[in-house]
Amino acid sequence: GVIVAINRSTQARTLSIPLDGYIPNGKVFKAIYGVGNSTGANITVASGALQVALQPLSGLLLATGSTDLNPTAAPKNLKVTSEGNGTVALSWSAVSGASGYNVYRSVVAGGGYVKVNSSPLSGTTFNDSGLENARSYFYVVKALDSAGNESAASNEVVGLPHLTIDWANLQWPPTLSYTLNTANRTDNVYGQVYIAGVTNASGATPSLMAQLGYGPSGSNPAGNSAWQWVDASFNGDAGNNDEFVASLQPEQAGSYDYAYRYSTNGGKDWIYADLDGIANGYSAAQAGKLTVSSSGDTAAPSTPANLHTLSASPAGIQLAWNASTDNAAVYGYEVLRSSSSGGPYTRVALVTSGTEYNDTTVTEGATYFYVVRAVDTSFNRSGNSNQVSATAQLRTITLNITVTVPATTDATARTVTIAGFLDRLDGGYPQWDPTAVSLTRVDATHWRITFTGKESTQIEYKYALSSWDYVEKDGTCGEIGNRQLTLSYGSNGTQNVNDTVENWRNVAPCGN
Ligand SMILES: [Ca+2]
Ligand SMILES: [Ca+2]
Ligand SMILES: [Ca+2]
Repeated sequence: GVIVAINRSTQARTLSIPLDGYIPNGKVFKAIYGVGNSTGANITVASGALQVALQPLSGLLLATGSTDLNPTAAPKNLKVTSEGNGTVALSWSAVSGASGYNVYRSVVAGGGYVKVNSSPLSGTTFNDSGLENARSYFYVVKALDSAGNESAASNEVVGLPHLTIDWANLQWPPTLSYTLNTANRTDNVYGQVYIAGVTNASGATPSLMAQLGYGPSGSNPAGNSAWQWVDASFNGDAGNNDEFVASLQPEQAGSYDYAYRYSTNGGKDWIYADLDGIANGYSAAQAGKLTVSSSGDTAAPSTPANLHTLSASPAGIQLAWNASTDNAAVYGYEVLRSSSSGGPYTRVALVTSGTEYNDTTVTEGATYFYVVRAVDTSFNRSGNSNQVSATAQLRTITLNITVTVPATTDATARTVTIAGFLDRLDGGYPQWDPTAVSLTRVDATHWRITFTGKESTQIEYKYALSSWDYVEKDGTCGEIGNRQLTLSYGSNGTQNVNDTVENWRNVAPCGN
Protein backbone atom coordinates (compact mmCIF):
# COMPACT_ATOMS: atom_id res chain seq x y z
CA GLY A 1 0.00 0.00 0.00
CA VAL A 2 1.11 3.54 -0.82
CA ILE A 3 -0.38 6.76 0.57
CA VAL A 4 0.39 10.33 -0.54
CA ALA A 5 -0.45 12.93 2.14
CA ILE A 6 -0.44 16.66 1.23
CA ASN A 7 -1.01 19.68 3.50
CA ARG A 8 -2.03 22.77 1.46
CA SER A 9 -2.56 24.77 4.64
CA THR A 10 -0.08 27.35 5.99
CA GLN A 11 -0.58 25.69 9.41
CA ALA A 12 0.92 22.39 10.57
CA ARG A 13 -1.75 19.65 10.45
CA THR A 14 -2.26 16.07 11.58
CA LEU A 15 -4.28 14.05 9.06
CA SER A 16 -6.37 11.05 10.16
CA ILE A 17 -6.55 8.76 7.12
CA PRO A 18 -9.34 6.15 7.49
CA LEU A 19 -8.17 2.63 6.49
CA ASP A 20 -10.81 0.45 8.15
CA GLY A 21 -11.72 -2.36 5.74
CA TYR A 22 -8.60 -1.76 3.61
CA ILE A 23 -5.55 -2.17 5.83
CA PRO A 24 -5.69 -3.93 9.23
CA ASN A 25 -4.64 -2.33 12.50
CA GLY A 26 -0.97 -2.91 13.35
CA LYS A 27 0.31 -2.43 9.77
CA VAL A 28 3.33 -0.11 9.62
CA PHE A 29 3.76 2.61 6.98
CA LYS A 30 7.22 4.13 6.43
CA ALA A 31 7.67 7.77 5.30
CA ILE A 32 9.87 7.21 2.23
CA TYR A 33 9.77 10.57 0.40
CA GLY A 34 9.01 14.05 1.73
CA VAL A 35 8.61 17.64 0.53
CA GLY A 36 8.94 19.90 3.57
CA ASN A 37 8.80 16.83 5.86
CA SER A 38 11.49 14.53 7.17
CA THR A 39 11.47 10.89 6.02
CA GLY A 40 12.28 7.54 7.63
CA ALA A 41 9.62 7.53 10.38
CA ASN A 42 7.36 4.50 10.87
CA ILE A 43 3.63 5.08 11.50
CA THR A 44 1.36 2.25 12.66
CA VAL A 45 -2.32 1.84 11.69
CA ALA A 46 -4.42 2.07 14.84
CA SER A 47 -8.18 2.19 15.43
CA GLY A 48 -8.72 1.81 11.70
CA ALA A 49 -6.76 4.96 10.77
CA LEU A 50 -3.28 6.32 10.12
CA GLN A 51 -2.30 9.58 11.92
CA VAL A 52 0.14 11.62 9.78
CA ALA A 53 1.68 14.89 11.07
CA LEU A 54 2.55 17.33 8.26
CA GLN A 55 4.45 20.63 8.20
CA PRO A 56 2.78 23.71 6.59
CA LEU A 57 2.65 23.52 2.76
CA SER A 58 4.22 20.06 2.64
CA GLY A 59 3.78 16.52 1.35
CA LEU A 60 4.76 13.02 2.37
CA LEU A 61 4.83 9.64 0.55
CA LEU A 62 4.14 6.65 2.85
CA ALA A 63 4.43 2.97 1.93
CA THR A 64 3.98 -0.38 3.68
CA GLY A 65 7.03 -1.80 1.96
CA SER A 66 7.17 -5.55 2.42
CA THR A 67 4.32 -5.68 4.97
CA ASP A 68 2.06 -8.76 4.55
CA LEU A 69 -1.28 -7.81 3.00
CA ASN A 70 -2.09 -11.26 1.57
CA PRO A 71 -4.75 -13.27 3.36
CA THR A 72 -4.79 -17.06 3.53
CA ALA A 73 -7.00 -19.25 1.38
CA ALA A 74 -10.72 -19.36 2.24
CA PRO A 75 -11.87 -22.12 4.64
CA LYS A 76 -13.40 -25.21 2.98
CA ASN A 77 -15.87 -27.94 3.97
CA LEU A 78 -18.03 -25.76 6.21
CA LYS A 79 -20.75 -28.09 7.57
CA VAL A 80 -23.70 -28.00 9.95
CA THR A 81 -22.92 -30.74 12.47
CA SER A 82 -26.10 -30.45 14.56
CA GLU A 83 -29.27 -28.42 14.95
CA GLY A 84 -30.97 -28.10 18.34
CA ASN A 85 -33.30 -25.92 20.40
CA GLY A 86 -32.19 -22.46 19.24
CA THR A 87 -28.75 -23.79 18.29
CA VAL A 88 -26.70 -24.60 15.18
CA ALA A 89 -23.26 -26.25 15.42
CA LEU A 90 -20.69 -25.73 12.65
CA SER A 91 -17.34 -27.22 11.68
CA TRP A 92 -14.87 -26.57 8.89
CA SER A 93 -11.43 -27.68 7.70
CA ALA A 94 -8.35 -25.95 9.10
CA VAL A 95 -6.60 -23.51 6.73
CA SER A 96 -2.84 -23.56 6.39
CA GLY A 97 -1.34 -20.35 7.78
CA ALA A 98 -4.51 -19.33 9.59
CA SER A 99 -4.21 -18.00 13.13
CA GLY A 100 -7.99 -17.75 13.69
CA TYR A 101 -11.44 -17.73 12.15
CA ASN A 102 -14.53 -15.53 12.04
CA VAL A 103 -18.08 -16.93 11.62
CA TYR A 104 -20.65 -14.85 9.73
CA ARG A 105 -24.43 -15.38 9.80
CA SER A 106 -27.36 -14.12 7.72
CA VAL A 107 -31.09 -14.81 7.56
CA VAL A 108 -30.96 -14.69 3.75
CA ALA A 109 -28.84 -16.75 1.40
CA GLY A 110 -25.86 -15.24 -0.40
CA GLY A 111 -25.31 -12.04 1.58
CA GLY A 112 -26.25 -9.81 4.49
CA TYR A 113 -23.77 -11.58 6.78
CA VAL A 114 -22.95 -10.27 10.24
CA LYS A 115 -20.00 -11.54 12.29
CA VAL A 116 -21.22 -13.78 15.13
CA ASN A 117 -18.10 -14.33 17.27
CA SER A 118 -16.76 -11.43 19.37
CA SER A 119 -13.08 -12.38 19.11
CA PRO A 120 -11.33 -14.64 16.58
CA LEU A 121 -11.90 -18.39 17.06
CA SER A 122 -8.79 -20.51 17.39
CA GLY A 123 -10.54 -23.85 16.64
CA THR A 124 -12.48 -25.09 13.62
CA THR A 125 -15.90 -25.50 15.26
CA PHE A 126 -18.53 -23.07 16.50
CA ASN A 127 -21.83 -23.48 18.39
CA ASP A 128 -24.28 -20.69 17.59
CA SER A 129 -27.11 -20.23 20.08
CA GLY A 130 -30.01 -17.97 20.97
CA LEU A 131 -31.54 -18.58 17.54
CA GLU A 132 -35.21 -18.68 16.57
CA ASN A 133 -36.48 -22.23 16.07
CA ALA A 134 -37.73 -23.35 12.62
CA ARG A 135 -35.97 -20.40 10.97
CA SER A 136 -33.15 -20.86 8.43
CA TYR A 137 -29.76 -19.27 9.16
CA PHE A 138 -27.00 -19.02 6.55
CA TYR A 139 -23.33 -19.18 7.54
CA VAL A 140 -19.87 -18.60 6.04
CA VAL A 141 -16.46 -18.70 7.76
CA LYS A 142 -13.35 -16.60 6.99
CA ALA A 143 -9.78 -17.30 8.07
CA LEU A 144 -7.45 -14.74 9.68
CA ASP A 145 -3.67 -14.75 9.28
CA SER A 146 -1.22 -13.57 11.94
CA ALA A 147 -1.11 -10.10 10.34
CA GLY A 148 -4.88 -9.78 10.75
CA ASN A 149 -5.75 -10.19 7.05
CA GLU A 150 -9.14 -11.88 6.52
CA SER A 151 -9.63 -14.48 3.78
CA ALA A 152 -12.49 -14.77 1.31
CA ALA A 153 -15.63 -16.55 2.54
CA SER A 154 -15.99 -20.32 2.73
CA ASN A 155 -18.87 -22.21 1.14
CA GLU A 156 -22.24 -21.21 2.59
CA VAL A 157 -24.29 -23.61 4.72
CA VAL A 158 -27.79 -23.33 6.09
CA GLY A 159 -28.78 -24.32 9.63
CA LEU A 160 -32.34 -24.83 10.87
CA PRO A 161 -32.54 -24.78 14.69
CA HIS A 162 -35.50 -26.74 16.01
CA LEU A 163 -37.10 -28.48 18.97
CA THR A 164 -37.09 -32.28 19.23
CA ILE A 165 -40.41 -34.03 19.88
CA ASP A 166 -40.20 -36.51 22.75
CA TRP A 167 -43.65 -38.06 22.37
CA ALA A 168 -46.79 -37.56 20.23
CA ASN A 169 -49.97 -39.40 19.32
CA LEU A 170 -53.34 -39.47 17.61
CA GLN A 171 -55.41 -38.90 20.74
CA TRP A 172 -59.08 -39.33 19.79
CA PRO A 173 -61.30 -40.71 18.29
CA PRO A 174 -60.08 -44.14 17.08
CA THR A 175 -62.82 -44.34 14.40
CA LEU A 176 -64.80 -41.91 12.26
CA SER A 177 -67.74 -42.32 9.91
CA TYR A 178 -68.77 -39.73 7.36
CA THR A 179 -71.42 -39.36 4.64
CA LEU A 180 -70.33 -37.46 1.52
CA ASN A 181 -71.70 -33.93 1.72
CA THR A 182 -70.03 -30.66 0.79
CA ALA A 183 -71.81 -28.95 3.70
CA ASN A 184 -70.26 -31.12 6.45
CA ARG A 185 -66.88 -32.18 7.74
CA THR A 186 -66.02 -35.15 9.95
CA ASP A 187 -66.13 -34.93 13.74
CA ASN A 188 -63.12 -33.25 15.34
CA VAL A 189 -59.95 -35.32 15.68
CA TYR A 190 -57.39 -34.59 18.41
CA GLY A 191 -53.66 -35.18 18.73
CA GLN A 192 -51.11 -34.47 21.50
CA VAL A 193 -47.39 -33.67 21.64
CA TYR A 194 -44.88 -33.66 24.49
CA ILE A 195 -41.54 -31.84 24.35
CA ALA A 196 -39.64 -31.93 27.64
CA GLY A 197 -39.40 -28.51 29.26
CA VAL A 198 -41.36 -26.88 26.42
CA THR A 199 -44.97 -28.06 25.96
CA ASN A 200 -45.64 -27.88 29.72
CA ALA A 201 -45.47 -24.08 29.42
CA SER A 202 -48.90 -22.49 29.17
CA GLY A 203 -50.27 -22.12 25.65
CA ALA A 204 -49.11 -23.12 22.17
CA THR A 205 -45.46 -23.88 21.39
CA PRO A 206 -44.00 -21.56 18.74
CA SER A 207 -42.59 -23.50 15.76
CA LEU A 208 -44.58 -26.69 16.56
CA MET A 209 -46.80 -27.56 13.56
CA ALA A 210 -49.52 -30.22 13.46
CA GLN A 211 -51.55 -31.69 10.59
CA LEU A 212 -54.32 -34.27 10.38
CA GLY A 213 -54.41 -36.48 7.30
CA TYR A 214 -56.05 -39.51 5.74
CA GLY A 215 -55.07 -41.98 3.07
CA PRO A 216 -55.52 -45.50 1.77
CA SER A 217 -56.25 -48.16 4.39
CA GLY A 218 -53.14 -49.96 5.58
CA SER A 219 -50.69 -47.56 3.88
CA ASN A 220 -47.69 -45.79 5.38
CA PRO A 221 -48.32 -42.02 5.41
CA ALA A 222 -44.64 -40.98 5.39
CA GLY A 223 -43.91 -39.22 2.10
CA ASN A 224 -47.06 -40.81 0.61
CA SER A 225 -48.71 -38.50 -1.93
CA ALA A 226 -51.97 -40.51 -1.64
CA TRP A 227 -52.44 -39.01 1.84
CA GLN A 228 -54.10 -35.60 2.15
CA TRP A 229 -53.33 -33.26 5.05
CA VAL A 230 -55.03 -30.29 6.71
CA ASP A 231 -53.48 -27.91 9.25
CA ALA A 232 -54.57 -28.53 12.82
CA SER A 233 -55.14 -25.77 15.41
CA PHE A 234 -53.81 -25.57 18.95
CA ASN A 235 -56.69 -26.76 21.14
CA GLY A 236 -55.17 -26.09 24.57
CA ASP A 237 -52.82 -27.61 27.12
CA ALA A 238 -53.54 -31.21 28.20
CA GLY A 239 -51.36 -31.78 31.23
CA ASN A 240 -47.78 -31.35 30.05
CA ASN A 241 -48.85 -31.84 26.41
CA ASP A 242 -49.98 -29.46 23.70
CA GLU A 243 -53.26 -30.66 22.15
CA PHE A 244 -54.32 -30.02 18.55
CA VAL A 245 -57.68 -30.28 16.76
CA ALA A 246 -58.75 -30.62 13.11
CA SER A 247 -61.41 -32.29 10.95
CA LEU A 248 -61.48 -33.87 7.50
CA GLN A 249 -63.66 -33.56 4.43
CA PRO A 250 -63.19 -36.69 2.30
CA GLU A 251 -64.52 -36.52 -1.24
CA GLN A 252 -64.88 -40.21 -2.14
CA ALA A 253 -66.65 -43.15 -0.53
CA GLY A 254 -64.37 -45.84 0.86
CA SER A 255 -62.29 -46.96 3.85
CA TYR A 256 -59.29 -44.91 4.96
CA ASP A 257 -56.68 -44.61 7.71
CA TYR A 258 -56.10 -41.30 9.48
CA ALA A 259 -53.23 -40.02 11.59
CA TYR A 260 -51.55 -36.90 12.94
CA ARG A 261 -48.16 -35.63 11.91
CA TYR A 262 -45.95 -33.01 13.58
CA SER A 263 -43.01 -30.84 12.55
CA THR A 264 -40.68 -28.53 14.47
CA ASN A 265 -38.67 -27.32 11.48
CA GLY A 266 -41.27 -25.60 9.38
CA GLY A 267 -42.50 -28.76 7.64
CA LYS A 268 -39.09 -29.91 6.39
CA ASP A 269 -39.42 -33.12 8.42
CA TRP A 270 -42.53 -34.76 9.89
CA ILE A 271 -43.12 -37.30 12.64
CA TYR A 272 -46.16 -39.54 12.03
CA ALA A 273 -48.26 -40.34 15.08
CA ASP A 274 -50.76 -43.16 15.62
CA LEU A 275 -53.10 -44.04 18.51
CA ASP A 276 -50.47 -45.67 20.75
CA GLY A 277 -47.91 -42.93 20.14
CA ILE A 278 -44.56 -42.57 18.41
CA ALA A 279 -42.43 -44.46 20.95
CA ASN A 280 -42.93 -47.73 19.03
CA GLY A 281 -43.11 -46.01 15.63
CA TYR A 282 -46.09 -45.75 13.31
CA SER A 283 -48.19 -48.76 12.39
CA ALA A 284 -51.29 -48.89 10.20
CA ALA A 285 -52.95 -51.14 12.81
CA GLN A 286 -52.77 -48.20 15.20
CA ALA A 287 -54.12 -45.66 12.70
CA GLY A 288 -57.59 -44.14 13.04
CA LYS A 289 -60.19 -45.91 10.87
CA LEU A 290 -62.41 -43.71 8.65
CA THR A 291 -65.46 -45.02 6.77
CA VAL A 292 -66.88 -42.70 4.09
CA SER A 293 -70.37 -43.52 2.75
CA SER A 294 -72.21 -42.34 -0.32
CA SER A 295 -75.07 -39.90 0.16
CA GLY A 296 -77.13 -41.97 -2.30
CA ASP A 297 -76.58 -39.40 -5.07
CA THR A 298 -74.09 -40.93 -7.46
CA ALA A 299 -75.17 -39.00 -10.57
CA ALA A 300 -72.54 -36.52 -11.78
CA PRO A 301 -73.44 -32.95 -12.82
CA SER A 302 -73.51 -32.03 -16.51
CA THR A 303 -70.18 -31.03 -18.04
CA PRO A 304 -69.61 -27.23 -18.11
CA ALA A 305 -69.78 -25.87 -21.67
CA ASN A 306 -68.28 -22.88 -23.44
CA LEU A 307 -65.18 -22.36 -21.31
CA HIS A 308 -63.54 -19.21 -22.67
CA THR A 309 -61.09 -16.49 -21.66
CA LEU A 310 -62.44 -13.03 -20.84
CA SER A 311 -59.01 -11.43 -20.61
CA ALA A 312 -55.35 -12.29 -20.35
CA SER A 313 -52.56 -10.15 -19.00
CA PRO A 314 -49.54 -10.45 -16.70
CA ALA A 315 -51.96 -9.63 -13.86
CA GLY A 316 -54.18 -12.64 -14.50
CA ILE A 317 -56.14 -14.84 -16.89
CA GLN A 318 -59.89 -14.46 -16.53
CA LEU A 319 -62.08 -17.46 -17.41
CA ALA A 320 -65.84 -17.93 -17.77
CA TRP A 321 -68.08 -20.91 -18.59
CA ASN A 322 -71.71 -21.95 -18.77
CA ALA A 323 -73.38 -23.31 -15.63
CA SER A 324 -73.89 -27.07 -15.16
CA THR A 325 -76.99 -28.83 -13.86
CA ASP A 326 -77.32 -31.73 -11.40
CA ASN A 327 -80.09 -34.05 -10.17
CA ALA A 328 -79.43 -32.75 -6.62
CA ALA A 329 -77.40 -29.55 -6.64
CA VAL A 330 -74.17 -28.22 -8.17
CA TYR A 331 -71.76 -27.33 -5.36
CA GLY A 332 -69.15 -25.58 -7.50
CA TYR A 333 -66.55 -25.84 -10.24
CA GLU A 334 -62.97 -27.01 -10.12
CA VAL A 335 -60.63 -24.99 -12.34
CA LEU A 336 -57.83 -27.23 -13.60
CA ARG A 337 -54.66 -25.93 -15.25
CA SER A 338 -51.73 -27.36 -17.15
CA SER A 339 -48.64 -25.94 -18.81
CA SER A 340 -49.18 -28.30 -21.74
CA SER A 341 -52.18 -28.99 -23.94
CA GLY A 342 -54.21 -32.02 -22.81
CA GLY A 343 -52.81 -32.03 -19.26
CA PRO A 344 -51.98 -33.43 -16.82
CA TYR A 345 -53.99 -30.75 -15.04
CA THR A 346 -53.60 -29.44 -11.50
CA ARG A 347 -56.52 -27.92 -9.58
CA VAL A 348 -55.96 -24.17 -9.11
CA ALA A 349 -59.37 -23.26 -7.66
CA LEU A 350 -62.72 -24.51 -6.41
CA VAL A 351 -65.26 -21.85 -7.42
CA THR A 352 -68.41 -22.16 -5.29
CA SER A 353 -70.01 -18.89 -6.40
CA GLY A 354 -70.62 -17.93 -10.01
CA THR A 355 -69.12 -19.27 -13.23
CA GLU A 356 -66.02 -17.09 -13.59
CA TYR A 357 -62.48 -17.28 -12.25
CA ASN A 358 -59.50 -14.92 -12.45
CA ASP A 359 -56.28 -16.90 -12.19
CA THR A 360 -53.77 -14.43 -10.77
CA THR A 361 -51.07 -17.06 -10.10
CA VAL A 362 -49.61 -16.62 -13.57
CA THR A 363 -46.11 -15.84 -14.80
CA GLU A 364 -45.76 -13.08 -17.38
CA GLY A 365 -45.38 -14.49 -20.87
CA ALA A 366 -46.33 -18.07 -19.89
CA THR A 367 -49.09 -19.97 -21.69
CA TYR A 368 -51.64 -22.00 -19.68
CA PHE A 369 -54.25 -24.61 -20.64
CA TYR A 370 -57.48 -24.78 -18.65
CA VAL A 371 -60.49 -27.04 -18.23
CA VAL A 372 -63.25 -26.81 -15.63
CA ARG A 373 -65.49 -29.52 -14.17
CA ALA A 374 -68.58 -29.32 -12.00
CA VAL A 375 -68.85 -30.83 -8.50
CA ASP A 376 -72.18 -31.68 -6.89
CA THR A 377 -72.97 -31.61 -3.17
CA SER A 378 -71.98 -35.30 -2.87
CA PHE A 379 -68.58 -34.66 -4.51
CA ASN A 380 -69.58 -36.31 -7.79
CA ARG A 381 -67.64 -34.69 -10.61
CA SER A 382 -68.59 -34.01 -14.21
CA GLY A 383 -66.32 -34.61 -17.15
CA ASN A 384 -63.87 -31.91 -18.15
CA SER A 385 -65.09 -28.98 -20.23
CA ASN A 386 -63.50 -27.93 -23.49
CA GLN A 387 -59.89 -26.78 -23.03
CA VAL A 388 -58.88 -23.15 -23.53
CA SER A 389 -55.40 -21.72 -23.56
CA ALA A 390 -54.22 -18.21 -22.79
CA THR A 391 -50.92 -16.41 -22.45
CA ALA A 392 -50.33 -14.09 -19.51
CA GLN A 393 -49.43 -11.06 -21.59
CA LEU A 394 -51.19 -8.04 -22.99
CA ARG A 395 -52.86 -8.74 -26.35
CA THR A 396 -52.29 -6.83 -29.56
CA ILE A 397 -55.10 -4.56 -30.73
CA THR A 398 -55.66 -3.43 -34.31
CA LEU A 399 -56.65 0.24 -34.18
CA ASN A 400 -58.47 1.54 -37.29
CA ILE A 401 -58.81 5.33 -37.26
CA THR A 402 -61.00 7.15 -39.76
CA VAL A 403 -61.07 10.95 -39.57
CA THR A 404 -63.63 13.21 -41.23
CA VAL A 405 -61.95 16.44 -42.36
CA PRO A 406 -63.28 19.82 -43.63
CA ALA A 407 -64.16 19.98 -47.33
CA THR A 408 -61.48 22.66 -47.66
CA THR A 409 -58.73 20.12 -47.03
CA ASP A 410 -58.02 18.96 -50.60
CA ALA A 411 -57.56 22.57 -51.76
CA THR A 412 -54.62 23.00 -49.36
CA ALA A 413 -52.75 20.26 -51.26
CA ARG A 414 -51.46 19.16 -47.85
CA THR A 415 -51.45 15.67 -46.33
CA VAL A 416 -53.42 14.86 -43.17
CA THR A 417 -51.08 13.67 -40.42
CA ILE A 418 -51.44 12.46 -36.85
CA ALA A 419 -49.05 13.40 -34.02
CA GLY A 420 -48.97 12.34 -30.38
CA PHE A 421 -47.69 9.65 -28.05
CA LEU A 422 -47.54 7.31 -31.04
CA ASP A 423 -44.29 5.89 -29.66
CA ARG A 424 -46.50 3.90 -27.25
CA LEU A 425 -47.85 1.92 -30.23
CA ASP A 426 -46.10 -0.71 -32.31
CA GLY A 427 -44.00 0.45 -35.26
CA GLY A 428 -41.42 2.82 -33.82
CA TYR A 429 -43.37 6.04 -34.47
CA PRO A 430 -41.98 9.33 -33.11
CA GLN A 431 -43.59 11.41 -30.36
CA TRP A 432 -45.55 14.52 -31.34
CA ASP A 433 -44.12 15.00 -34.85
CA PRO A 434 -46.72 16.52 -37.23
CA THR A 435 -44.56 15.74 -40.27
CA ALA A 436 -43.95 12.04 -39.67
CA VAL A 437 -47.14 9.96 -39.73
CA SER A 438 -49.44 10.44 -42.74
CA LEU A 439 -52.97 9.17 -43.12
CA THR A 440 -54.29 7.72 -46.40
CA ARG A 441 -56.86 9.74 -48.32
CA VAL A 442 -60.13 7.84 -48.83
CA ASP A 443 -62.10 10.68 -50.42
CA ALA A 444 -62.32 14.47 -50.14
CA THR A 445 -63.50 14.38 -46.53
CA HIS A 446 -62.15 11.08 -45.18
CA TRP A 447 -58.64 9.91 -44.34
CA ARG A 448 -57.63 6.80 -42.47
CA ILE A 449 -54.75 4.96 -40.79
CA THR A 450 -54.28 1.61 -39.02
CA PHE A 451 -52.05 1.04 -35.99
CA THR A 452 -51.36 -1.92 -33.75
CA GLY A 453 -50.56 -1.75 -30.04
CA LYS A 454 -50.96 -3.56 -26.76
CA GLU A 455 -54.31 -3.52 -24.96
CA SER A 456 -54.70 -0.93 -22.18
CA THR A 457 -52.17 1.41 -23.86
CA GLN A 458 -53.26 5.05 -23.50
CA ILE A 459 -52.36 7.63 -26.14
CA GLU A 460 -53.00 11.35 -26.73
CA TYR A 461 -52.93 12.84 -30.20
CA LYS A 462 -53.97 15.62 -32.60
CA TYR A 463 -54.44 15.90 -36.35
CA ALA A 464 -52.56 18.37 -38.55
CA LEU A 465 -51.77 19.09 -42.18
CA SER A 466 -48.09 18.06 -41.94
CA SER A 467 -47.24 21.08 -39.75
CA TRP A 468 -48.22 22.66 -36.42
CA ASP A 469 -49.07 25.72 -38.57
CA TYR A 470 -52.03 23.68 -39.80
CA VAL A 471 -53.05 21.89 -36.59
CA GLU A 472 -56.71 21.07 -36.01
CA LYS A 473 -59.01 23.67 -34.37
CA ASP A 474 -62.55 23.50 -33.01
CA GLY A 475 -65.75 24.66 -34.72
CA THR A 476 -65.11 28.28 -33.75
CA CYS A 477 -61.38 28.20 -34.60
CA GLY A 478 -60.38 27.77 -30.93
CA GLU A 479 -57.54 25.52 -29.77
CA ILE A 480 -58.56 22.02 -28.73
CA GLY A 481 -57.11 19.75 -26.09
CA ASN A 482 -55.33 16.53 -26.98
CA ARG A 483 -57.55 13.68 -28.10
CA GLN A 484 -57.31 10.67 -25.76
CA LEU A 485 -57.68 6.99 -26.49
CA THR A 486 -57.22 3.68 -24.60
CA LEU A 487 -56.62 0.52 -26.59
CA SER A 488 -59.30 -2.04 -25.76
CA TYR A 489 -59.55 -5.67 -26.89
CA GLY A 490 -63.34 -5.62 -27.20
CA SER A 491 -64.78 -8.83 -28.61
CA ASN A 492 -62.20 -9.50 -31.33
CA GLY A 493 -59.15 -7.30 -30.81
CA THR A 494 -60.12 -4.73 -33.46
CA GLN A 495 -60.95 -1.20 -32.35
CA ASN A 496 -62.55 1.26 -34.80
CA VAL A 497 -62.31 4.97 -34.03
CA ASN A 498 -64.08 7.74 -35.95
CA ASP A 499 -62.88 11.31 -35.36
CA THR A 500 -63.98 14.58 -36.91
CA VAL A 501 -61.73 17.60 -37.53
CA GLU A 502 -63.79 20.82 -37.53
CA ASN A 503 -61.19 23.27 -38.83
CA TRP A 504 -57.48 23.71 -39.57
CA ARG A 505 -55.30 26.58 -38.39
CA ASN A 506 -54.53 29.01 -41.23
CA VAL A 507 -57.23 27.50 -43.45
CA ALA A 508 -60.43 29.56 -43.87
CA PRO A 509 -62.40 30.30 -41.87
CA CYS A 510 -59.58 30.13 -39.30
CA GLY A 511 -56.53 32.34 -39.07
CA ASN A 512 -53.44 31.67 -37.05
CA1 LIG B 1 -48.25 -25.76 26.25
CA1 LIG C 1 -47.26 -46.31 17.47
CA1 LIG D 1 -75.66 -35.44 -8.39
